[in-house]
Amino acid sequence: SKMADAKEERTFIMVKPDGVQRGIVGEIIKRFENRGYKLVACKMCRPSKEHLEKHYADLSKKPFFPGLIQYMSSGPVVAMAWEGKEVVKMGRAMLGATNPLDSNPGTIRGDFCIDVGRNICHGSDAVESAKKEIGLWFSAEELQSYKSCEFEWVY
Ligand code: RTP
Repeated sequence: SKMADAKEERTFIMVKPDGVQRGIVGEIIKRFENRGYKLVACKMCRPSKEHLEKHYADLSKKPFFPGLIQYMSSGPVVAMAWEGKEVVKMGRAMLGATNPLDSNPGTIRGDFCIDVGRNICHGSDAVESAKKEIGLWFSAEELQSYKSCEFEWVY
């Protein structure tokens, strides 16, 4: 059904190296869990520059690109896939604006950071890019399928 499809939308959320080192991983996971989204993949890894260049391929011409790759490869990240209705759009809203100076209090960036170059988290900007990013960061075996007991009450 249409409703079942909507609940299966997925987004790629990543805690960046600064978020990991500042100990905000649990806080970010908690916000998505509390909202009612379902965690379907999660791992800590230290991405290579080559991997990050693929992830950020659209930004390769930007002046901040080398600094971005440097920052993102400076330590481990926590990569996640979250599932639920409108999760791509809602995930972006929960993260807040890219530049923390523009992000509202109550959002993750609005509550935890100041600098665009250290904005602690990433979230896919569209359903299509979410699919690409989940495919880049996770193998099919790493994506879990299970029935969340909250499910029938969240929807
Ligand atoms: P993200 O992909 O990390 O969720 O961020 P976004 O879509 O909100 O923003 P995007 O424009 O795709 O930029 C990706 C990341 O690059 C860094 N950035 N630095 N002026 C700068 O120094 C600058 N602009 C962007 C940020 O870490 C941003 O999240």
